[in-house]
Amino acid sequence: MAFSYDQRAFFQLNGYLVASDRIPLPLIDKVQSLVRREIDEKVQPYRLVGGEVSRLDQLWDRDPLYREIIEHPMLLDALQDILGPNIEFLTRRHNHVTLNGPRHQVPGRGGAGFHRDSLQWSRPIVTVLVYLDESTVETGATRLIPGSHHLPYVAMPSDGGGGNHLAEHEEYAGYADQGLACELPRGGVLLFNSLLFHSAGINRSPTDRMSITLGYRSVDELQPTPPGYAHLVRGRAIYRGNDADATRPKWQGDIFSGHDAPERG
Ligand SMILES: O=C(O)CCC(=O)C(=O)O
Repeated sequence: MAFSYDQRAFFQLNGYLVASDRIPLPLIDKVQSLVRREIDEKVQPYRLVGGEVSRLDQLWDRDPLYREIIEHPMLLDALQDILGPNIEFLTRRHNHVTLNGPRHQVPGRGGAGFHRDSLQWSRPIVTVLVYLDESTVETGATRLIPGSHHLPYVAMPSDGGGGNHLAEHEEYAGYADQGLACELPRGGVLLFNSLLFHSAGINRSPTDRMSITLGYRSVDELQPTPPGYAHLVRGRAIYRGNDADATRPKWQGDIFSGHDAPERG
């Protein structure tokens, strides 16, 4: 077990947790070298800010080395304490590495500006940040507004993108001042409720502060995920819809294996 019962309650209350373990540094070194090579070689897909690569997208489908982080047992053990035994990795939310360099700041937005990664509590996603560089206030540590995942939805974002932006909605005025910087070491892992308002800080150092952003959720027992949207990284793709009751195998303690896919991880 990665987190105690009290820590898991802390996550529900405050919306975030820092993992006590780190991703081993030899793996971080290898992944960071790969990121640098892919940036130099301009391997698609990527995003530009001011003509410079600021982010590499679709990590799952790039070099298999990225999956060593996405499916790292330490990370999945931490997630299992929050999401239960059946976990999917989402390909269409996050799934990227960001440079967060001094050259990549979006004017007027202080990092990315406080935002949520999803719209509603009924689509619970855990966002995971893995730091490839030490993340300090100087290098633009992630800022979180503790408890802000409890704030209600007020309106859609204007940019047509995913999640929502705090600065766009006057109902959230005043909360921008409540953000706290969360410093983490290289290899450190931060988990948060995707409704928690957060932002990269402003990087005032001369160097990049790379982080990987990943999204996970529990297997939805009422709706099998269409192929390509997610990958099962632990447990089983279970189905528990009551339309299947008539054909369900006889109750055998906790086992209804008849409708479930094979176990993973
Ligand atoms: O790197 C950070 O500190 C924040 C990243 C983030 O908010 C994102 O990728 O959506």
